Amino acid sequence: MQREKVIIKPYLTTISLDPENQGTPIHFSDDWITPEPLFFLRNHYPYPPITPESFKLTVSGEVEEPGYFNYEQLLQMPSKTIVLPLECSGNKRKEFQPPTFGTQWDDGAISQGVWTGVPLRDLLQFSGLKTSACDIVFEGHDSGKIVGLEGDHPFARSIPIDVALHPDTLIAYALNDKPITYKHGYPLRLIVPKWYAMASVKWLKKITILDEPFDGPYQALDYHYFPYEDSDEDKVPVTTMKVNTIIQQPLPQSSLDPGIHLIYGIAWTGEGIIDKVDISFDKGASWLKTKLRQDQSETYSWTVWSYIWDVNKKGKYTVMVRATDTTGREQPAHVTWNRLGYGYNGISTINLQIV
Ligand SMILES: Nc1nc2c(c(=O)[nH]1)N[C@H]1C(S)=C(S)[C@@H](COP(=O)(O)O)O[C@H]1N2
Ligand SMILES: [Mo]
Repeated sequence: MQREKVIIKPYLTTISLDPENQGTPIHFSDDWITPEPLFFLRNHYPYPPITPESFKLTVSGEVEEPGYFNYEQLLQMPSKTIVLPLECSGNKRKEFQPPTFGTQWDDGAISQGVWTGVPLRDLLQFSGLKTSACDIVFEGHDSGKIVGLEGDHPFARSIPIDVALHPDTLIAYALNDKPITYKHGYPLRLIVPKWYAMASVKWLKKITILDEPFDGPYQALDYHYFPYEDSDEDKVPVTTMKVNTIIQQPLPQSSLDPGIHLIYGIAWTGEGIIDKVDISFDKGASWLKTKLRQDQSETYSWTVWSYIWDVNKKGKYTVMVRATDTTGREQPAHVTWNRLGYGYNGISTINLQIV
């Protein structure tokens, strides 16, 4: 009997289903652009219904002409297309010791997409932004309960005016050259380059321009680095992505033959661009350069790195990988613990054996 060829493909990794949080199989997807079916999903609430209202984007607050833009209008406006990764600030939360509460992401809460949309700046200029503008709030159509708080709350986040006016901050309508799929925010979502992805609000409903800082729960209570277990003192808001890497292959705890092995992965940062990615086989005593595929890289994209490892001596090995960005930030040996487990970016480390 003739058997059909069995095609083996990766899937999303389920972290929770209510709400849906699923990770990219990042060790098994070495695509430059994450295919949409493998793009991670991170939600606070059940998915909002799509109604005619979903196609209207209201602009109000500190503008001369409050009103709304509709979807069709936005599709007609001059657009921009940008390749960039979205990374959840809870990516790698599982690494924190002692463990922190929250969605227990491994390293799959990152994916890279091609985003197309209208610069937010153009919308704000059309609306006649007043000089009193300070903070810009983006509210999604999804809402629900927050543990410990009364009532229903929409998912709403703000960005400061300088970030809002950056020409690459987009009201996006396409992901990977197709309309953004429902679970990723159809029809409209915000895209804030360099920031952790909580800033990139999905299912955009309204934009409100405030003359003071926004104090909604996802802005003022959540998404801060809280250095202490029992007090909120010295909290710092979560903003741009920290410099970080993933060793995609080989997998942790692999047993390999002596010979030549390709060690590869990705590196990314929310400040500057990736400057170098170094690898160590002696627990950080000495570092060697990996090869960067910067020919392929764009302003905000992740950088692919690789190292050809010629190894003959049998035994156990620790492989460490550390990226540095052009602002001089590098992955630390010890990440400062924070209560909500945000921004883990310790040196990427795996153990292997040559047998
Ligand atoms: N409306 C809305 N936008 C949202 C969220 C949400 O729950 N609701 N989650 C945010 C967070 S924390 C992340 S990491 C990204 C995830 O985007 P994705 O599901 O398209 O990967 O969306 C952000 N935008
Ligand atoms: Mo997130």
